[in-house]
Amino acid sequence: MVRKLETTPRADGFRMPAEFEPHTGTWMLWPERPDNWRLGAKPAQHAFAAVAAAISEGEPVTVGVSPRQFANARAMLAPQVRVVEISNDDSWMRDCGPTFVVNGKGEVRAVDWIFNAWGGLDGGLYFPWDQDDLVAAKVAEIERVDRYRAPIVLEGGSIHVDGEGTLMVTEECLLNKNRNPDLTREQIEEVLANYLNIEKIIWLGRGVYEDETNGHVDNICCFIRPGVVALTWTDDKSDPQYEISKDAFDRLSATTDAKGRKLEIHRVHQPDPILITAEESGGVDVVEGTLPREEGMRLAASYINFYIANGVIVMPSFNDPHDEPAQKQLAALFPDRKVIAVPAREILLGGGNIHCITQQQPAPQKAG
Ligand code: KQY
Repeated sequence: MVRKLETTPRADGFRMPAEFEPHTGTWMLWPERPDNWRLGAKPAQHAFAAVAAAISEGEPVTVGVSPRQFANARAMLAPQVRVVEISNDDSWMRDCGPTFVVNGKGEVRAVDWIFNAWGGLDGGLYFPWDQDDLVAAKVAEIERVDRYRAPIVLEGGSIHVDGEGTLMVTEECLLNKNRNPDLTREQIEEVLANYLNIEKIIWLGRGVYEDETNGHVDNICCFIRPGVVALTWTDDKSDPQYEISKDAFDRLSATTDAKGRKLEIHRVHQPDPILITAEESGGVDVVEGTLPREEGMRLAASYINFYIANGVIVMPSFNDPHDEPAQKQLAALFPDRKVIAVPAREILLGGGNIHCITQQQPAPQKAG
C-alpha cells in the first residue's frame, strides 16, 4: 500500500539528499503542448530524447507521457528509456514532480508540493494545471513510495540542497505573492525545514534575468558538492544579469553553510544574450492565458541549468562561444563524471532547461 502521510519528513527522520548523491534513476515528462513548444513540439521532443539518452549513459530514465503521445514518445526515445503513461499539462518534471527524501534505513519517500503553474492566476504560465499537480502522486504510486503532501506552493526548481543541512533559494521566487501570499518568510522557512530536513537557508535575491519562473535558483546557482557552488556570471556590466549575479556573489561570499563552512564560488560565464527569432515565435500557437513567445524576447539562458546523474553531467549548449569554456569548467569541477553537452535551444524556448525537465530519484541509503 502507498500511504499519504500526515507527519513530516523531519519528524520521521527523512531528508532530501543532494543531487550529486547516488540515484536510482531520473524522471522526465514528454513535451507536446503547441502553445509552449514550436512546431507541435517536434524540435523539443528531439531535444528531450537527446537529454534522456545522455542521462541513460549513467542511470535508468523514465519518461511520463500523455496517452496521446505514448506511441510517438516510445518511437522517439531510446529503447533503454522506460516510457509510462502520466497525464500532464506540460513537461517540467523538476517542478511538478516529487522531491524524494531518504532516511538511513534504506527507505525512500516523496514530498508532493502544491503546484500552481508558477504563479496561478497571478502571473502563472498556463491554465489549468490540475494534471501537473497530480504528477508527484502518480510517480509515488508507480514507485510504491509513501508520500507527504506539503502545505505550500513550491516547485522543485526553486530549491537546491547540499545534503548536509543547507538549502539555497531565491527571495524573488519563494517570497513572491503569487506562491504563498499568506505566509511570512519565517513560516515558509519552517515548512522547508520540516519537509527537507535542513538547518540553514541561504537566501539569494533574484534569479536569472527574464526567467519566467520568477527566478528559480536552479538557473542561477547550484551546489557542486558540500561547500562548493557554481554561479551564472557575466563580465558585461551593462547586462542586467551583472547586477543580479554580483548580488548573489556578495551574499554567497558573506555567508556560511549549515556546517559553518565558507563557500567556494565558481563563476560560470553565461552565453551571449539569446533572443527568440521571428521563425521561432511564428511556430508557437497563440492561446490566451499562456505566456506569449514573441520575436526579440530574451531567454533566460544559463549553463547552471545542468543535471547531475550517476557518472554523468548533462549540460545545455547553445552554439555559443561560451559553450566550450563552460563544458571545460564543469569537467574540472566534476572530475569523476563525463560531461555531455546537449544542444538545448529548443528546451530554452519553452522557458527552462535541462535541470527543469529532470527529477532525480535518490538511491536508498543505509547508515553505517
Ligand atoms: O524552468 C522551469 N523550471 C520551468 C519553466 C516553465 C516554463 C513554462 N512555459
